[in-house]
Amino acid sequence: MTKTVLISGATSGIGESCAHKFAANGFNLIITGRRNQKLQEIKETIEKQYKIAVLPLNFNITKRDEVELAIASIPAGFRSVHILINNAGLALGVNPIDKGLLDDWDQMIDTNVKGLLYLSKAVIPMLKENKNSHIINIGSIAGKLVYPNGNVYCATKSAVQSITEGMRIDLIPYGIKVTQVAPGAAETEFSLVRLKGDANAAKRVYDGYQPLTPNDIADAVYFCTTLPPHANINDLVITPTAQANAYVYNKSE
Ligand code: NDP
Ligand code: 8X3
Repeated sequence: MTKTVLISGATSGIGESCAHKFAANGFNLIITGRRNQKLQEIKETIEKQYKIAVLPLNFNITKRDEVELAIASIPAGFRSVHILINNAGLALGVNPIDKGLLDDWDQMIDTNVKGLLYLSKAVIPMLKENKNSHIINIGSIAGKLVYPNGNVYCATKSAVQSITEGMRIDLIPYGIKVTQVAPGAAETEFSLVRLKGDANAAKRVYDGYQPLTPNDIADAVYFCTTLPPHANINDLVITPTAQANAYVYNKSE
């Protein structure tokens, strides 16, 4: 039976790279995101390139009803979900706490924390039906060490780390593996979103060093799913070689 992986936030960056990586390795995919046209394009590209099936699910992960309806709508052929990759997320703004915008804080918390919880709650019953199921939560080095002006984004990623630990404890009776993959700087749409469309400023984030590519992270995520049933990677931190932690970089290139 072909296994299915559900990847949230697969319309760009790490999620889109994960979609290609798992498709190349014979998984069927459920891909999600708010941009329906991108979902359809990615489905078309991947189905042409690999002999697998892709189900696009277009919903906003911050909306509880949309998440529940979308997961309930998954047809029988895709309901055998073995792997859930909780990847959808974002940062908004780079401000000290006293200058942060409440709307940005709401959106980061609603997406990175509550959205991850809504989706997990809806998908876990399907994971329980299968042997050797796996949840991979995309955290961040920002969840391990707070950096200046990172405040609320860092807090959401600390929450992802705690939720990952809680899931691993609570899902142990079902044999469900739970892993956090915590990347450092990767060049995706992340900075463009964080800096609200300022492409020049987004590019400058990666000046002077070689950031990770989303494919580097997809390779790491996939590797976590290749261990034998008795072994699990609980936490995998991956950074550019030029990044020592959340705020120490060698930008000398
Ligand atoms: P991108 O901006 O390229 O991708 C983010 C994805 O999340 C998109 O597919 C977007 O889809 C989706 N998304 C955002 N908000 C929502 C929402 N409300 N509902 C549904 N989907 C949503 O960034 P990355 O690939 O870099 O980010 C992926 C994850 O990796 C995030 O959790 C991020 O925090 C984390 N991360 C990123 C790092 C980096 O340096 N890039 C480092 C460490 C962690 P759409 O817009 O179509 O809704
Ligand atoms: C994204 C990495 O360092 O920009 O989580 O916060 S960082």
